[in-house]
Amino acid sequence: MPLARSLSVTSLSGLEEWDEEFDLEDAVLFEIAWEVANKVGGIYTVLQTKARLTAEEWGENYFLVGPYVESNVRTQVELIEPTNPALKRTIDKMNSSGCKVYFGRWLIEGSPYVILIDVAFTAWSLDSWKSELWDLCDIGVPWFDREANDAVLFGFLTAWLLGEVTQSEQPSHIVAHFHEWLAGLGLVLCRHRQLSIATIFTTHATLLGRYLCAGNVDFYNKLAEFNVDKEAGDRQIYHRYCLERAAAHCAHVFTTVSQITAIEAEFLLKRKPDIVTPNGLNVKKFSAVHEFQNLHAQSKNRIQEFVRGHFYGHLDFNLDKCLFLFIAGRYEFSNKGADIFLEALARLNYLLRVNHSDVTVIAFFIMPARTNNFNVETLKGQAVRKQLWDTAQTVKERFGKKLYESLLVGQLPDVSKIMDKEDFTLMKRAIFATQRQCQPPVCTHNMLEDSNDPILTSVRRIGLFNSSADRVKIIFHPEFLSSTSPLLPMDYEEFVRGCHLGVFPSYYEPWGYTPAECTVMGIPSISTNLSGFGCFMEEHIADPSAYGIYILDRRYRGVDESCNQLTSFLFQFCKQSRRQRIIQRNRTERLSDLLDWKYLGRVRYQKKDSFCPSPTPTHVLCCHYSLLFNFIHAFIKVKSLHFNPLVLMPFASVPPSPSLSRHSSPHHSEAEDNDEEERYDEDLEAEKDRVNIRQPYTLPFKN
Ligand code: G6P
Ligand code: 1S3
Repeated sequence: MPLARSLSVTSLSGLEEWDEEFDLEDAVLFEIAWEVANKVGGIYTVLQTKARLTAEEWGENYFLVGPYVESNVRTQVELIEPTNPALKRTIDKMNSSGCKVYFGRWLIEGSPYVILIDVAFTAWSLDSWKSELWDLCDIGVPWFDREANDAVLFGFLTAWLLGEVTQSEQPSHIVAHFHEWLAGLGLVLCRHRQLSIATIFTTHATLLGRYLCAGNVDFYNKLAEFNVDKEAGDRQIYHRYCLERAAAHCAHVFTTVSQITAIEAEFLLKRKPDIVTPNGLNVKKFSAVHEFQNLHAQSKNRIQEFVRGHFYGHLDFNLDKCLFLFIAGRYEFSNKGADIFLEALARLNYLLRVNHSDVTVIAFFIMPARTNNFNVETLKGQAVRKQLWDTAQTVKERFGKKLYESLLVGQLPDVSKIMDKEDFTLMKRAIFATQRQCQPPVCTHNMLEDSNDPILTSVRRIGLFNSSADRVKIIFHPEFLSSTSPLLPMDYEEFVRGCHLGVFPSYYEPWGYTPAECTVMGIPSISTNLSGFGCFMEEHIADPSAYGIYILDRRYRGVDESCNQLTSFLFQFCKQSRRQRIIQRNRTERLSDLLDWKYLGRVRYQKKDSFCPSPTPTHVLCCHYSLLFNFIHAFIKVKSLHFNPLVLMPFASVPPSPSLSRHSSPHHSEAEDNDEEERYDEDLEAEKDRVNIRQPYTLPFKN
């Protein structure tokens, strides 16, 4: 049953411009993203976790729009006839014009409706749409960029779909929320075609930010200095950058997921986000308060089983005193902080050794890379473990039978004879099988780029090869986890529950779902003050480390210092007793409400003219859910759009980027650069007049 969706301004006190009552009953929300029913990264988690609440809130009027990927549809979507007559007409019309558009229910909590577009089916239009894009806003997409080509197809098709929807007699209010650059072109086209749609663009990470950080740049101290067009051109992503920037500028409401990304967007995309909407999760509460502790113990047992197999023949450490640490995510070695994690592990190894600690640390790296499947040694480990288990079971059964027979005749068994020669032979054979000539492998798979792989290269440099003397062992699993894996048959959630600490020392992390997921499962984690999550926690919790939220300083310290701080966090963690860990997990879990979509409805609204990167919000508003709030804001803008024809200026007169997109290739001359820079300044001045760009403010970071 949908919740009431009308909102009176009295609950939005303090905002002079909002002096009307809005009834959203007849409004329809489209949420458009490349990751709808298609897992690529964190956006999938955003959509999936908030689907239930959004579907409750918008009822039959909520539709997610994404790409049609057959393998995903087979496992995640139930295809059905469109429920809404206007939408049915739209989809039929598009399908009879040479498109392939599907309608269904995404089989996740909330079962939202999805409209899936097969972009490949309309690939014949690519050239004409690309040339239309060029004529429209001078963005040239090179033929070899498959992802950008998909973005063009997806953009034109979503704009087509929304255009058709606006043609139907209903509904009167349409909101379209676009996520990330891959979906952004649809928004640009909606504005250019002057569709009466309130548009929202959310960037989850800027393209340039991701690329620049990956390249060893002092990113946060140089934000104001980057020549964005040149940097994008040098990295051959200028066309993508233009699409992203165009979407950010054309949107009625521009949002991002954290304050830190808001600052980044302002400098790199040249628009301050209107609202920051932190990412939430769909938090499940157990009826028994300590149920999550039991789940930890169960999952830990399963990880221990894997470790028994992996380290067969070298199990010279006490598994009961073994701590499981992990890092997981997209394989961006330095952006995700895998570089300093490895360095800190080397230092931790030294500290544990010199302090004669009886703790052993096993650090898992779960980051997908190109592989040729599992390697033999790793599979063999699990086979040997299984064989030992089977042998123990056989001997136990034989032993049990003899014991039973002896008791039946009223005698205690002769313990010296209860196991015969055959039993001993069986057991000896099993023990011989555990002999091993090599160390337990660091990597579970055959890597395609073994010699250049950044994790393996670092492991070779720091020399942590899982030898007996080392107190820190490393296992690199270059594939996302799955409950059907023959090696470690656990899904990600189970695995996280079984670990002791998640380590995410990211340098570039707009939000960071990994530590958030740890928190709601009651697992402590390390994040940084350069990640959206870390900043959010610092802002909302007085002493985060007391709750198992360790926040590493990567903003004001050099790499070596941050690494020492990380080492110290790890070493302190290793010194905790079991009791202390249990208490800490209880405290961590208590924070989970803060990360629930239900509670993140308390969004912060920075009054436009006082938007600043400082964490103090001008207004704190409570409305039902954060996203409803965004949409209302978008409506206000779209209302003004009806009254103010200036806002409807054709997009061509508001270029996405001050420069032309000639620079999709980095090879251009200095003279061209100078020319471009002059044009950039002129355009920027003109753009400032038009869209009232504010001057950059002083960076809040230390130099
Ligand atoms: C949970 C379980 C306990 C178990 C403990 C192990 O709290 O409820 O029965 O002893 O986990 O904690 P540890 O940090 O050593 O994995
Ligand atoms: C992005 O995914 P990523 O891991 O590439 O979006 C996520 C969802 O907003 C965010 O949590 C993450 O930090 C970004 O990097």
